[in-house]
Amino acid sequence: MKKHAWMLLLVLAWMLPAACIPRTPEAAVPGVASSTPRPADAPRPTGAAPQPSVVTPTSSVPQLGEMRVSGTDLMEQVYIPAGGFLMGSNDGDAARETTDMHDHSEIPLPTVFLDGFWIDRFEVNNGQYASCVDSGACQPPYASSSDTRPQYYDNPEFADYPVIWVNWYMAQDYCQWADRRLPTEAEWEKAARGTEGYRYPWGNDFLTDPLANDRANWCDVHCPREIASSGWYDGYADTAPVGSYPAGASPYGVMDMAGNVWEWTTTIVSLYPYDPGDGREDLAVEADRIWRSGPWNNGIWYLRTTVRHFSPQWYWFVNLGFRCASTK
Ligand SMILES: [Ca+2]
Ligand SMILES: [Ca+2]
Repeated sequence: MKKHAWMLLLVLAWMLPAACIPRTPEAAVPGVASSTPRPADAPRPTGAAPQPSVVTPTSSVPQLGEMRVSGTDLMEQVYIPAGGFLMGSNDGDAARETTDMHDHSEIPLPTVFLDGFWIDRFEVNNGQYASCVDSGACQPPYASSSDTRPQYYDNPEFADYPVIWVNWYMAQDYCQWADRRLPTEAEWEKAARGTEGYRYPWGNDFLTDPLANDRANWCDVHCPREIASSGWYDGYADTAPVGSYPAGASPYGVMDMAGNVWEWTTTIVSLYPYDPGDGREDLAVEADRIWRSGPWNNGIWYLRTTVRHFSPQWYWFVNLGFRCASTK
């Protein structure tokens, strides 16, 4: 064989192993469900799929857009830089308060300053949660079903769907196992809406937006509830694989900050303005804690980035999950 032919073979032999390294199944990009078949009744319009620009670290201080992957659960995490953002809402009905497990006042609309932090790009999924259970650090969810699926949590078909039926303590245990923590509601809201006070993670429009069907999993026409919204078609009557709506990503590229499952935060329900020093971030007391995001089984109102639901921290439900955050 001639010399140049041997050189070509050597180059190919050097390139081949890298090309053949298999992508870690599912967890390398947790919940991006390109291979998960949608329900038969669920063809959806496909919109643009903006991806966050990944910034390669150049210093010890994380930068806007920087991402990293957890070595424990392979969760992608997005860096949210320090600075102020508009927190809260003056929406027409946003001032209402209730004393049971419902919405809490979102007014006024102060600028809140936060240090930089990392937040999970996706809701924690069944497969990731099962790894924590297998390690002994987490207890199984209170039910293995979902609203429409008899076998959900322990069914490999739903490994990249959000874990549900977990209370606040269980969410805390998971995040601790993964060397992270739950986000505060202020961190959650900044990661969801950016600094400009967006009503939804993608901006301020919904009803007029032709891509709206592709932005969130909420109570669309197939939702098995009386409030099902005919004319809207997001593809899922129940939970969806995490990360199924890239067109609905937040300004930082965080997914499912509107819809799919509600998400626990650390914060004890209290009136605004948000003050982390007034006791509302006390993790040691038994209290009502804030949920964010809106779920698959509620209407458009609950997709707003500012909605504050809450419950006792021992509570669990068919539409309630979580994601983690980290300061370090
Ligand atoms: Ca839906
Ligand atoms: Ca969510």
